[in-house]
Amino acid sequence: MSATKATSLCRIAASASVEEILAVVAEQGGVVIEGLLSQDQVRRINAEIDPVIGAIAAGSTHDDEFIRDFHGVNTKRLTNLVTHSKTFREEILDHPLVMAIADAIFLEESGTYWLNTAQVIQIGPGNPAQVLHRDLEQFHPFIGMGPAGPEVMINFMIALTDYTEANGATRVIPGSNRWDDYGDRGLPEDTVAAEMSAGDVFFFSGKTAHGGGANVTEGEYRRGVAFAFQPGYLVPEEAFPFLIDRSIAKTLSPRAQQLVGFRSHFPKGSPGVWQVDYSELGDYLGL
Ligand SMILES: O=C(O)CCC(=O)C(=O)O
Ligand SMILES: [Fe+2]
Repeated sequence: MSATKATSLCRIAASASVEEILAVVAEQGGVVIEGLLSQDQVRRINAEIDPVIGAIAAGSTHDDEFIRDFHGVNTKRLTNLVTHSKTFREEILDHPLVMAIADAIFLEESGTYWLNTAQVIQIGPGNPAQVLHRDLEQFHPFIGMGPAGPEVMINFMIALTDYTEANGATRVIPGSNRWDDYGDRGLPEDTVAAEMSAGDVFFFSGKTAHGGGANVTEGEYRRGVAFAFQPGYLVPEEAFPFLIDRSIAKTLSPRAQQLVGFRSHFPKGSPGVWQVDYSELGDYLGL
């Protein structure tokens, strides 16, 4: 555990260079990128998903208590945002800054990357804080590798409402990406709140301990999107090719198609995965 405790997260403008952003994340584990989305983009995404969110129930139906708590009793989680939001898939999915950051993190180390999830997380009043965790725990062997292991997840937490300490802003332990033992997830009192305005993004490493905050308001909802990427050699959280209709996939850029599993991948050192007859999946699909 780090000796000095940070009391707030660093903030940086969306015009900052990738090098500046990565330098802060290497040190702190994450950074708030201010104003990555315009107010108009936030308004349109919210309008596109309002009816879908309205139609789903809070909580999860898993038998396993740990998974139910992780998902949140009064939290709504909506996957397949690529289908539900035209604005998201056309303007955010392969956003130039997001892609530049992902290129810098994954290309040399892993060769290729794709989307883990683009999932709306709406934390409702009374929902307790989520258990602290590192997103790399989704891929168990990397826990034991600690900070020396590869980057296997990066997450851009997009604020679609303001994030406040009271309404459940993501809690983060700055510097926990550099701890030796990833079996140690830290304590709630070590966390700080990623307070943001709608349109800001909290960009953080899969090595950083964090969790959704408790929503202690009377009637306020905290809505955001967990927008996460991983190397092409790992299986994503969302089964995108079964969720996204091919007619929608055809409208995406080639890079976005690869992000959601409609094109083959060539992880570092591999002759290719996600192929058809050792040929490009995108050709087989007529993209
Ligand atoms: O909703 C949040 O603020 C964080 C959610 C999260 O970390 C997760 O589900 O992995
Ligand atoms: Fe997480």
